[in-house]
Amino acid sequence: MLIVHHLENSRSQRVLWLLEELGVDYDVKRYERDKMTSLAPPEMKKIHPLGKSPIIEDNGKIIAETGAMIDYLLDHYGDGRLRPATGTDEFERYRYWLHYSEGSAFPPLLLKLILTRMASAKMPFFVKPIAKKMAQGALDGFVDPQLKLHFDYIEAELGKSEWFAGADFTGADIIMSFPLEAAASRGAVNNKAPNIAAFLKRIHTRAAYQKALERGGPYGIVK
Ligand SMILES: N[C@@H](CCC(=O)N[C@@H](CS)C(=O)NCC(=O)O)C(=O)O
Repeated sequence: MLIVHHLENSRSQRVLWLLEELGVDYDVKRYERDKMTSLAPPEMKKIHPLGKSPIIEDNGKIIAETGAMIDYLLDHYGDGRLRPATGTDEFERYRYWLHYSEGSAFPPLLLKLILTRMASAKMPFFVKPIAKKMAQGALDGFVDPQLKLHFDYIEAELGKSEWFAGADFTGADIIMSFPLEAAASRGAVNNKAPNIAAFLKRIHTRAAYQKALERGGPYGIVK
């Protein structure tokens, strides 16, 4: 039986959702984050040296990295579903978003999380104003403009077709869900991004998305 090593409140929710869309049987091994650091527990490093989620175990193979995992699962269980045919424009769009999600969209969101935490972290009073100023400077000068650049771009792209790769729902929509959910929960999706808001609404009403929430347990974005 395929096993998903699933960290609570994390991007591994997408893998449960993909498996539900495909109707594949799987077991979930759920891990809790460290309450102070939000890091994954050390036992995840016994499965894969980085100890990050998601990880799947399938037929003796250990697969990490969400984009690679989505292609692996579609190769083995897809039967042509949720991925456009190779050689088509839709396939190129699918592949682009599969890499863009973790490679380009997520890094500024992670920086935002870290710098925002740094600005409000507990520290000696004489260091705090300096740390706060540095964090705010990086947020204002780099991170927030980058987030705007990316999310304006995504908003415009979602105005061209219903789904990321075209008219059909694919794995690209599944992988793009997490940066969009993270952006929405951090207040970066507002009434200026109606296409992103409509996309999130569409995916959240899918039966497989809802089933994956039941399998994965409570799900929220780490702030
Ligand atoms: N690009 C990797 C990122 C993996 C990753 O950072 N996962 C997070 C979950 S949201 C994690 O395990 N965080 C806890 C930790 O770093 O200990 C992927 O998509 O699989």
